[in-house]
Amino acid sequence: MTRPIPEHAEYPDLEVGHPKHEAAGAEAVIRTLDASIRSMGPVRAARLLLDLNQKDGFDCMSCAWPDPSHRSAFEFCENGAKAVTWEATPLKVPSSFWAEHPVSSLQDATEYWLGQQGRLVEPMYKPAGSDHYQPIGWDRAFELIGERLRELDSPDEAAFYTSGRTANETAFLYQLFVRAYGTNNLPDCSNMCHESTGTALGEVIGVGKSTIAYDDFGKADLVIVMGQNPGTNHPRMLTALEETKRNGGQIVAVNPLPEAGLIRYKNPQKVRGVIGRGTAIADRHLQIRSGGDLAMLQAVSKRVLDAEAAAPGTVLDHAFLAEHTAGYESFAEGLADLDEAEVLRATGLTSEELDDLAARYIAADRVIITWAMGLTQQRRAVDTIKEIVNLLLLRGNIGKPGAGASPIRGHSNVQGDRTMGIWEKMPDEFMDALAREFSFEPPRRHGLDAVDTLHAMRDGKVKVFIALGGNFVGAISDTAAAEAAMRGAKLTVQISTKLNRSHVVTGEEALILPALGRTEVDLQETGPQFVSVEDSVCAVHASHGSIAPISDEVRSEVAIVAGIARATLGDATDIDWSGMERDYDVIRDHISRVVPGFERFNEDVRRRDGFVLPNGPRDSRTWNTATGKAQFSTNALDGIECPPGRLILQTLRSHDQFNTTVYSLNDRYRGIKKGRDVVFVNPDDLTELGLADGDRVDVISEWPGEPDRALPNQRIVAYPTARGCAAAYFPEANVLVSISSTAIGSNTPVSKAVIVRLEPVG
Ligand SMILES: Nc1nc2c(c(=O)[nH]1)N[C@H]1C(S)=C(S)[C@@H](COP(=O)(O)OP(=O)(O)OC[C@H]3O[C@@H](n4cnc5c(=O)[nH]c(N)nc54)[C@H](O)[C@@H]3O)O[C@H]1N2
Ligand SMILES: Nc1nc2c(c(=O)[nH]1)N[C@H]1C(S)=C(S)[C@@H](COP(=O)(O)OP(=O)(O)OC[C@H]3O[C@@H](n4cnc5c(=O)[nH]c(N)nc54)[C@H](O)[C@@H]3O)O[C@H]1N2
Ligand code: SF4
Ligand SMILES: [Mo]
Repeated sequence: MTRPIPEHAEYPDLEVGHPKHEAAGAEAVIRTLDASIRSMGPVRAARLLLDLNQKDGFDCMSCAWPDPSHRSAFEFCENGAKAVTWEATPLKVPSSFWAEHPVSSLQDATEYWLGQQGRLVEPMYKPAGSDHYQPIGWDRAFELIGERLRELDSPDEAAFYTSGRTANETAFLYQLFVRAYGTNNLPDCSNMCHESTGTALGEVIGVGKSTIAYDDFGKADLVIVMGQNPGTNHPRMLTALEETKRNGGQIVAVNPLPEAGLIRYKNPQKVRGVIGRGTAIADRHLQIRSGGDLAMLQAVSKRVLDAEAAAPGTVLDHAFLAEHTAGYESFAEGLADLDEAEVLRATGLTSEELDDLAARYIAADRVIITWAMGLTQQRRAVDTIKEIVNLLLLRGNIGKPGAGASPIRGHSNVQGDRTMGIWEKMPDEFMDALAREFSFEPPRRHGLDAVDTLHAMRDGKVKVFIALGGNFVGAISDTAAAEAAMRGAKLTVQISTKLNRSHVVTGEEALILPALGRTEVDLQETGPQFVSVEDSVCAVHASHGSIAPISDEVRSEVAIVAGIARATLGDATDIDWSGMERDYDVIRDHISRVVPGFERFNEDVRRRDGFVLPNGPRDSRTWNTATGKAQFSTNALDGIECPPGRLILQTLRSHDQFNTTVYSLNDRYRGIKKGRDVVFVNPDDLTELGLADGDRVDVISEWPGEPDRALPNQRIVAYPTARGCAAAYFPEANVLVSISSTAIGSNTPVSKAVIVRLEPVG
């Protein structure tokens, strides 16, 4: 049965309460069980939740937080359970859905409504000129893709998107197909996510990944959590931060918002967390102005250098600096005349707060800095992350226990997908290995990333768009421009588990290919298969589905990619797609000869704990950089200019969503219920602007030389965010971000700093 489509993004029942000061606790446990049992039934729910993150079970498909090696029976959190429940729903999108709903009738449907319709269970095809999807057989669907790809003038007229839930085996097969077809157009969600991290770390320490292991949190004296909301987006990270506290370490949170999980945590896995007061997390919260992190890091480094000058030989790790780093002199020189007034303006912090952070940093022998989207989705993101490394290097905080740089990844396998070659600019060594293993010459010219794919589609240069998971038009910035570009394509193909915006904003022709999810048994000719993933700390382990597939028609992502490859390339290569589809060990054998660190992949991944990939900076303080050393960098300081009467708006996630997937309309920790049409603003800014809590406003973003963009009719919520800053929910607020606003060096959309004005409605 289909339900009526609600009016687009209008929430008449919206309720606004007070923000919470603690995360998890008994309420989280109750909500987990309640939601799971209601949508899956008690037996299926128990089966799945007990398998979640266990050594013979499946990997949580939500975030990329790692698992401890000693696991309890309940190694999941509320949001992990929501992700499982969402995927493992027994509800199916019926064939009648498409007969009843022309594509044009779904244009106002929200992501929430689309996701509620259930699992996609049969391949569907929308012919050119038609407003309806209709069933199509798998073989015909593959042939059609093959025909369209072969018709193109150049393989560079197609783009192949990947979302970070894709497992290693699938990702490897997919990039192999794309390169055998002849292009490096492999945009992925990482382009919108941690690209800035990879760019910065790759350049200055030689590896674009975290330099810590899971148990380093328990050994750290100080953890600085920057631009991240772990209570919602990496909930079990709070258990690691609790360990830091229990072992006597300190935590400083740097965030414009006082996020619940950063204040207090009640560990739902422990009796003391369910009934006790929980653990206070942040010893200090620095309520930074959006985009002020570069200035803050420079100011702290400057104070560390000043302390060394005042007591030479007592503050810096001179042995480390001499042996392992390059560029220290010019870095120190660059900071000598740092403008304190400019720092205070850019950060919104006081000198005392900066002194305090520097003092804590100097007092700690082992420091970890973690970060996520609050840093990466900024115009100066790459330089900001390089400043994190500068600060860490000063006291040798990379490559020793309890210390390091730790980007916390988003999607459960986004890091592994990169390791497997999902990148528009993989290095030559990878291409050489691919060429050797499969006897073909992969294209060397760099391909298109996510933003450039849109530009190319808009200009008619990319005509076929294939997505392995995700929701490209829902997730990328500048919704209107993105959708116009997508509609200009000849063919769009979505390989998906559930409906989203990208299924209703299509090219002339469109295909939906339904895929198995992580929870489901993946049965191929040689028996049940497993896949593998890499987490935020470079640990690789297996994931085995445990419940029967939602329908016999649904295929595994590996089978779908192999099917497309066979239909497109035929005998053009010697690659045995069918052999890999029959037995994923064959894929892993190929990977073992192409990707460093995977030499004994099939053996290592079968160990109960999986294995940890080698990491030069972490393991041996070796640096694969231009100088062979960890590289200090010198970065100019320019804060965000915000004209009077304007605010810097960030777009962020509610507690009840996973990216463009909206599980419910509530955001419990921020006190929001039954709606998403809100804009959070500091009460003092409201007074200054002549506005008040409860007012309805259009949020208008301003772009030099481009038209304004509008997010209409939002309810103002007076909220303790930093002065001059505001926040609204992603993906709705993507309409406000110009496609031309991207981070320098990484081309990541600047989703965290949009200059806006608020105009009263009516
Ligand atoms: N439940 C759930 N889990 C998820 C996801 C999800 O949507 N739902 N998404 C996954 C993905 S793909 C990712 S990438 C991660 C995202 O994880 P996060 O990065 O935690 O996600 P955001 O909601 O974007 O939150 C950004 C945080 O940065 C802060 N911030 C904004 N601007 C600034 C700034 O200028 N400076 C500083 N210091 N802080 C700032 C915001 O206040 C907010 O707390 O989570 C992953 N996990
Ligand atoms: N304004 C703004 N924009 C942002 C961000 C922001 O903070 N602000 N964050 C950015 C970030 S960090 C990211 S990572 C991107 C996310 O961009 P994407 O990864 O493209 O988006 P998701 O919403 O994670 O994709 C959800 C869809 O994936 C499909 N799916 C789920 N599970 C599976 C599976 O197992 N197999 C297959 N084949 N499909 C599956 C479902 O159909 C679901 O609807 O968005 C970015 N966009
Ligand atoms: S912390 Fe992330 S990976 Fe772990 S159970 Fe929760 S949502 Fe899943
Ligand atoms: Mo992400």
